[in-house]
Amino acid sequence: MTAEGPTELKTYLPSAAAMAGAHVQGMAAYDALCAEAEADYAGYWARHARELLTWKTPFTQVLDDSNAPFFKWFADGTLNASVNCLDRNVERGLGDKTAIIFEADGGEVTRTTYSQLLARTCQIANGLRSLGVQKGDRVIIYISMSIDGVAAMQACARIGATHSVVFGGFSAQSLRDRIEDTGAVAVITADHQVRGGKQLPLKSIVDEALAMPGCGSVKNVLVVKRSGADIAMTAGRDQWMADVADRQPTTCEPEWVGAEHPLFLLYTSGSTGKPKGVQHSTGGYLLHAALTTKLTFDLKPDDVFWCTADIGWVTGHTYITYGPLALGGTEIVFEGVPTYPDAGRFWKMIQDHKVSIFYTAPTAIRSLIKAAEANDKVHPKSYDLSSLRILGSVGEPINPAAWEWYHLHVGGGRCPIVDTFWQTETGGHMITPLPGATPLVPGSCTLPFPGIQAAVVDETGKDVPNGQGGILVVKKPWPSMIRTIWGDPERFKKSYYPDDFKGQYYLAGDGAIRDAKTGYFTITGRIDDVLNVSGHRMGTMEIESALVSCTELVAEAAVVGRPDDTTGEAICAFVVLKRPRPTGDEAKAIAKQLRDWVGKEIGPIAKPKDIRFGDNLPKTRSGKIMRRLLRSLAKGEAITQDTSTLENPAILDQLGENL
Ligand code: 6R9
Repeated sequence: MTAEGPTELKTYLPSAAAMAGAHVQGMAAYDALCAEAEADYAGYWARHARELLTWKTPFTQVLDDSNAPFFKWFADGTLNASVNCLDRNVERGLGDKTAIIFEADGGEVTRTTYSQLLARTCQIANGLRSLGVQKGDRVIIYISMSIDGVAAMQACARIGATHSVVFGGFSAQSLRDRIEDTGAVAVITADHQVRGGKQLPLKSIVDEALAMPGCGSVKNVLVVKRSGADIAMTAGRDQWMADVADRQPTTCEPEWVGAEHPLFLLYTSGSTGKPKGVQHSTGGYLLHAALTTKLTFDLKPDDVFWCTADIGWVTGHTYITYGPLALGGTEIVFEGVPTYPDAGRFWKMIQDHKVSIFYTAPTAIRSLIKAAEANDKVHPKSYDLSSLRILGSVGEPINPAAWEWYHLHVGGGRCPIVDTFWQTETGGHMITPLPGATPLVPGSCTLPFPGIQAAVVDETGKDVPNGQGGILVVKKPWPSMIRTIWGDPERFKKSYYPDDFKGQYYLAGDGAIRDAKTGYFTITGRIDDVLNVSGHRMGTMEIESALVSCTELVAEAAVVGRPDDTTGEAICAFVVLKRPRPTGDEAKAIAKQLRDWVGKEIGPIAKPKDIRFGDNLPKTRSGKIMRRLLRSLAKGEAITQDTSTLENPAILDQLGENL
């Protein structure tokens, strides 16, 4: 890669090496794909769907927009996602190829071939069927990174059950909410998870959740043995995965499902209320998972692909469980954390496994930069990273300084970085460079994936000129888009196809600006009350309701985000207690108590970093909390905004005080 132009807009052109043999070589090839989609939108997606997926019954319809915005894709086609990811690869001679290189927290490595992964998936699928789990049933998966975790997802897909993976860091309460909302019939979990040398409970949290009201739908709990430590098992409900699956046949007749059959539900935070169950389809979703893995990561047969996300997030679904396997790739599944046993873990694993494509989050990069700058031993330069050819970034904007460091020190200055913008709702990449084509500009996710009609508009839906910021929308439906919010189609419409744009455009919830000259997109952040903390989406309202549910202590709470060097954004809570405002050590003790409370209500990722106590919150005379003032206070900025509508201006000084 070579740098050109003034430093503020440095452009990195794809090197000859990055272009050589790339699936999309050069901008002319990118433009040709876009032109193909422009000329015949349905035909473009249909071509890819025929080339990349194996259909039991070929589709004759492509896009059905007769009930917009509830779009359907390939609706009369039938297929099975696990057949596409596993059987198909075995049938084309890849049975002995390594599908997954699993590295445990402590460093033990297990390799699983496509034949083995298929066999294990079939055993779990047969096990689920033996318990009566059927097509259309929902199954909750609450497990850490493991081969059985991936196989369990594939097994659900095989029998047409809809999986809903809950990240292992969520609390019993959050798990309960998801169990109730999905009406799941079974939960797949493990005794414990092991991360950073620590053993953390999973099964006991499932027990706690199932003891709460609303979980009556769950008939079976399957427990994978990880720690082997003693755990409680409820007779008639709980069984070891080994007892249910290990003696099952290693073949399993797949359930052929329509392309629109819900493959999974994944809960994510919105700006209001409780998390939404984003519903994804089978055909359209799998198509985009495979197509983006192929073009954005330029995945080839000899690559070793590593996406560091957890299968509890959408990135782990699309770029661990489905995309790389649908293409017959070899991938890493990592149980642990980037800082254990030391902050060189990622670099050591890249070296050991000769990883060629590495996909991680800016927050991880930023924390590893800090560690590397403090200690040469965990600096990427102390490892042989010459196997790398492509780097990726996801989850939040990557700041140019972190981009440059990643490019130079991890990628040796030769690997393109694909900064992939997308969302749980979009199923796969939306705006992203293609590594053998797109000139890169640090901090910009560059251009839409071919076929994706991303645009920046104003509040009325009119295009804004390049160089002016606006609202990010997608003008045409695409195959892997969210189908609905589980059980709440009205909320789906209101959240994503609001009347402001006459219900025509998909509203991403982010702001964006296109460069005046190049048209490149830069994401400017959420335009709703959603925070992005270490790449995890958190609704401010969710955290506020968790705080006020501590009824003993809390009278009122308002949560805002503030910029943070490592985590991107940090959660800052302003709290009014039911007792006099505490100061000093007492304030610290209560803040800790509230943090723990939020950890229990939602999960550790939702714990506010800052908690400030006030006698009141800044409110307008009509009683509305003035959040923009709280945002300034959280940042430590002087208040320059107009405060004339404020009922109680003196409160600003009090809330501005540091703890
Ligand atoms: C895949 C994923 C989605 C939100 C999204 C945006 C932010 C994701 C980004 C990015 C800038 C990128 N986001 N990728 N912002 N550049 N490359 O992260 O899904 O957890 O649903 O989050 O994350 O704000 O709206 P999800």
